[in-house]
Amino acid sequence: MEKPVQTWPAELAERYRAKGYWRGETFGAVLRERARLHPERIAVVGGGQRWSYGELDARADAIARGLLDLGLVPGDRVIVHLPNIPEFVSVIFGLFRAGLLPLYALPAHRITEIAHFAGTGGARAYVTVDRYDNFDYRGLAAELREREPGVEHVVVVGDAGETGFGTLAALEAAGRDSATQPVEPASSDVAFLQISGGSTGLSKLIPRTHDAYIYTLRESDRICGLTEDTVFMAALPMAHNFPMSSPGFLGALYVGARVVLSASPSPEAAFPLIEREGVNMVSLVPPLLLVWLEASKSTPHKLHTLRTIQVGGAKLTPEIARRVRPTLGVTLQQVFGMAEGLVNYTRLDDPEDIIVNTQGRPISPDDEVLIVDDQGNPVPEGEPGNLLTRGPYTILGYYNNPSANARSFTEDGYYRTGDIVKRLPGGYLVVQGRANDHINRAGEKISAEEIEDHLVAHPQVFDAAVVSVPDEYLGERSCAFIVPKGEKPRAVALKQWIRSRGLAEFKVPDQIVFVDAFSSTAALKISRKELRAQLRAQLDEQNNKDT
Ligand code: OOB
Repeated sequence: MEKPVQTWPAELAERYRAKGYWRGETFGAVLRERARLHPERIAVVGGGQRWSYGELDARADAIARGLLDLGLVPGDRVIVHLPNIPEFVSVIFGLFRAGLLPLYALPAHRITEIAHFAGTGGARAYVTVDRYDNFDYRGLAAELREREPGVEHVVVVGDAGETGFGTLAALEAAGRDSATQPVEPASSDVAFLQISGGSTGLSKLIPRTHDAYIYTLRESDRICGLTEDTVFMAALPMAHNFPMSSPGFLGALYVGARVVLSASPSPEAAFPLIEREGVNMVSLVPPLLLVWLEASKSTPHKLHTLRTIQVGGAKLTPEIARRVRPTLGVTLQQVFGMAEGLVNYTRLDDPEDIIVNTQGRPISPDDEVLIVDDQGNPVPEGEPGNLLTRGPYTILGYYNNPSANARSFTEDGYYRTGDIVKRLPGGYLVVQGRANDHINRAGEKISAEEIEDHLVAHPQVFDAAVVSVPDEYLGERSCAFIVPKGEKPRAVALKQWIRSRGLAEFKVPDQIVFVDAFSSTAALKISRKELRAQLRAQLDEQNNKDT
């Protein structure tokens, strides 16, 4: 039986400690130290609130005690399903301090995804918000309790209404008066669970340790030039690894900087905040960068404090990258990372050619990068191949998932990223594409297989294949090929079907194409992968004819 968490072999762990990468720090202790050094300094701004480091520290303490008093014990998993509000930060630091593991869900996730996380993560509690973006999360919580009775506790930020659930405010107030003494976890312990983009089937859980994650924050801060004077804006959903840790809001808190939370990444929400708070750094996905570049030309808001815009999560084209400095007067930093670990940055002082044309190079001299052909043999420098990696902060296995681990990791501990890249002199990587069938829709990763499974569950669908299609704005969009069973369903009905299955809106196919049958070769049992490749080629041909 495989253990739920795969850890580094002793000699590697020893090396990472000896080199000073892993320093025995934990999140709870880091916040305590920052609060001791400058209690009055503002840590988090958002949702009409401004919390100092001292206040954040006190809130985290109270939340830690309140959670333990519910009967949760160190090591328990707690789903955190919150938008960009200050409570996101106090809740996760409360969890860290109690040795409880946040499992981060995106605000867009719905019951099917949350129930899956609860089941595979064995979560005992669920922290959510009353309402956000026209959705009532309390209803989702009630359904979750029914479907996953292991989730014993629900804590609502805001108004619990008639649900009978507890609120964060009540839990915090009780925690302030409690005598419970949380015990700081070990720095080698898993601190939290991230979710994978999900290349095959459902999302997998990614265990990250305090030591390894804090190492990436420290190095990201150095590479990205963060200081106490940095004002970092979290505009993307803060549960995502990019705005969380590259260097993200956690990197900003690590240096004692200020974090400004935007409820949405739209210019209408973000630009006034940039002006008011003097934001100088933000991370965006490529489609948002385009929107920001356009909106910046006519905005009444002053954006001159911005110094760095990081772009990652999906491929940025050189044409757009080139426009950043002249249009906004800021330095562009490309970020190519993954929740499983490896993060690459272009350096702030790299020549423009590197910044525009590459996705950067790894954080650590000990990040081992292999680029191999399909047989596993290294390809010559400059040639595209499959990216494999291991190192001081890349996981060695998903949480409690031996079958995924057998697919995604080599025997000697390399993570198979599924990305096709080429390496240039100096170790800079250029992302060329992907070996696996997920759709990278504006940075949101969608598994073709997951959506196909939901589509074929529809009574009028005989078979379905979901592929990515290049999209000028989104980078990629999703297209579902459908072979109907009996009467052809309407495209809108199929989209509605996906929504009704309790899935995130970004997973609803953008385009639906009906076909009588998949090609005859498909009938000869070619793999889904080959079928999807054929369908993509067919679409390309069609599009070329049309233009
Ligand atoms: C980030 O993390 P995930 O886990 O949502 O997605 C990882 C995948 C990568 O394997 C790659 O396929 C794609 O997203 N990706 C990029 C990219 N950055 C990520 N593809 C092309 N160019 C880029 N710059 O997306 C993530 C995590 C930490 C930092 C930044 C992004």
